Amino acid sequence: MGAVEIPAGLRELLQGYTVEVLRRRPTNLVEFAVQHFTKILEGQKKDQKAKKRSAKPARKGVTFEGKSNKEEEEEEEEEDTVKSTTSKYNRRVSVCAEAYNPDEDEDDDTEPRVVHPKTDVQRRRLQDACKDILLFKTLEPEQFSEVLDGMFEVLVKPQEHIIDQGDDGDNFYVIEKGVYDIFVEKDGANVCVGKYDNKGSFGELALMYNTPRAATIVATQEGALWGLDRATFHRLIVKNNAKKRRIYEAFIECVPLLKSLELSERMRIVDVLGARAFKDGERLITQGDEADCFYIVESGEVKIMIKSKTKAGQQDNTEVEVARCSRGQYFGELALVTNKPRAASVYAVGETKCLVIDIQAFERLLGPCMDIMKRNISQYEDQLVALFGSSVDLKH
Ligand code: 1OR
Ligand code: 1OR
Repeated sequence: MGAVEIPAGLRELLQGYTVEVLRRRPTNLVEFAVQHFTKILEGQKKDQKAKKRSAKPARKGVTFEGKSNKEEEEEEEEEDTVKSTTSKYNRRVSVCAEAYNPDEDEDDDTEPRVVHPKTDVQRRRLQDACKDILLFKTLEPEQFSEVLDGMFEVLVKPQEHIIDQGDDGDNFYVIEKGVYDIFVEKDGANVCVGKYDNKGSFGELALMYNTPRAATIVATQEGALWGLDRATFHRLIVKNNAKKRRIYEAFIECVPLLKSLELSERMRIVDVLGARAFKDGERLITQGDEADCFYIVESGEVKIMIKSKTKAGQQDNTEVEVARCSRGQYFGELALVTNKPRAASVYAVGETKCLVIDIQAFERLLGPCMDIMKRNISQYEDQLVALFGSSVDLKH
């Protein structure tokens, strides 16, 4: 009997899968295999297409030998699949600091849709975890539904590193449950700079800007996440960001607080913001609550209400209006800057739309505006003293 020939690349392919299984510890090995190998295949197809594009640039719109473009595309896809060798499977995505330009990526629409089947219970849990995710807030319902289809469950153990700073980006994650510490390397040491407590999302930056992971995320307890692979994230979220930039660029330029930022810094804010609409009288912020985001009024108006104090200095439950914010003005910064509970409640006056930024993005992107915010906070303190007659310090 002749020796059995091992196809080129098989060993590396299986090794790669094994390494990923050991790193990620997925609960369903078969589902994880489908996801892992689909990603490799997509990478190969993209490479092949890029090569073909550069070899025969003006092919679009031309019919060869009586074949329709569609037939040709299909043949190419088949060719890609059959001919694909595994030698490049382990190719790391090249990392550069260039912002990814979604408008240039015309091929994204022809990418196959990734669908991870879910039970009704799983889908309900997923929908619940995703309902407040800012990055999904500007998606059309159809795109949002595709995002949900593309997500897969990841169960995590205490001390598990979900993301390591410096790695290439693979997935974006939405938190269903669990507490996750954020570490950033400073002078050779890992410093904990914040945490996610049972809500929020992370892992968008490396995928949006094609940069190495900017932080390390570690589970502090057992938890559950929903992952979205890089290709689907690009096809749906990054594409949508191009639209967001077009819609919000002019408005963001006019927000007085953000005037001192560079254009690129303002656009990074647009990339991660969510838009939310509120009905007349709806409460956006409750005094005393823990804070997790910052708001800019896009249209309409909000009123800021503070619980008044009795003559004896006791707080009663009657609220007094202390300020209003309209288009271009911001609120909700105080609790984020002071690390204290919300100092006031905020209600919509008429139909109101706000842009919302989460606390991590606020800390990452609004540092340069901190002086302006602190100056305004000192004015709140003066007002508070004038109103309630006591000496207060909102900053500490
Ligand atoms: P990523 O794809 O770079 C790590 O992978 C993720 O951590 C990152 O996307 C963000 O989603 C998340 N700076 C950078 N990334 C952060 C930060 C952060 N916080 C969370 N992530 N800073 C901390 C702000 C509280 C700034 C540190 C100087
Ligand atoms: P936050 O995160 O504490 C409520 O959530 C927000 O209301 C707060 O951030 C500010 O952005 C906003 N005192 C306290 N908070 C105020 C005030 C205010 N005005 C707006 N906010 N004062 C009014 C000053 C004109 C002092 C009250 C006497």
